[in-house]
Amino acid sequence: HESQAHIRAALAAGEFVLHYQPKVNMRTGAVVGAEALVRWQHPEQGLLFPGTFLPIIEETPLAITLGEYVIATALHQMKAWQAEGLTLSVSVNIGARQLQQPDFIERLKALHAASPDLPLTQLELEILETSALQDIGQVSRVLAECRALGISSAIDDFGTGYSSLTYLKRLPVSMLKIDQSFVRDMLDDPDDMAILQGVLGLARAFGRDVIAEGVESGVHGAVLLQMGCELAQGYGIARPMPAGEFAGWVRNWR
Ligand code: G
Ligand code: G
Ligand code: MN
Ligand code: NA
Repeated sequence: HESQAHIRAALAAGEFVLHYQPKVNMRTGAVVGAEALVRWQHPEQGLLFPGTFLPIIEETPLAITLGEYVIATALHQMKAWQAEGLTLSVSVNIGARQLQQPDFIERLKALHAASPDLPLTQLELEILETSALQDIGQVSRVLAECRALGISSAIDDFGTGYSSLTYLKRLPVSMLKIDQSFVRDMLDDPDDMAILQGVLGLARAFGRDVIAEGVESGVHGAVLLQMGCELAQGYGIARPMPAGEFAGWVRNWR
């Protein structure tokens, strides 16, 4: 069983890595970006997924340390891709605790000041809806400051949270990421289809973009495209992959 101390040591030892899952525009075929997903390359247990270690540190300062490591790693990866001619936006998942740190913006700026050539404006934030935001007003101001720095935001797992519609109304995000639970059974479940239609309508009304996650087949993708949802991410397009495989995947895509 892993403990906070193990995780802290693993972080120092460089055992955390990011895998990247492509996001594509199904209409144009363009690769529009990638989501960074953290994994623990454990020396004995192999590759561990977030569900095995994030809950252990969720409510601790270590979550913030890991969160900053993720942002820094994603920025360095974008710069490396840029050097090989691949310009990509990369999104990172941000928990409520990290976002609600009083100095979140200062720390982002510091990260950038230390390496001004890092492509901060290609960074995107996926705000996890799993825990309720305590102070929407404050988060809204933080996201507005991010936007001013050129960093756009998305509401992740849209539709599953406690206060999706309040978040939609109050947070300055450019994107809604429809939760995969609505996408998975959309072909068989009229209720899910109705939810997808509803979210697409809401997004249009609020001037937000929409990306569907959990697109597991070409049929899912084709139906979503017909409904007006152009952006997609899912196993039907590609699974999350190590950074070293990404450029090759892009070259072979279509
Ligand atoms: O592919 P996957 O099993 O990695 O992701 C499982 C969950 O872990 C998802 O809900 C995802 O949002 C979350 N997750 C993945 N990477 C990160 C990260 O760097 N930070 C946080 N807070 N959550 C992450
Ligand atoms: O909560 P968030 O959207 O950050 O989590 C992304 C999670 O969804 C990751 O665990 C990722 O591996 C997983 N994922 C991505 N595409 C698919 C898919 O098509 N099917 C399933 N079942 N999981 C997916
Ligand atoms: Mn996400
Ligand atoms: Na999700």
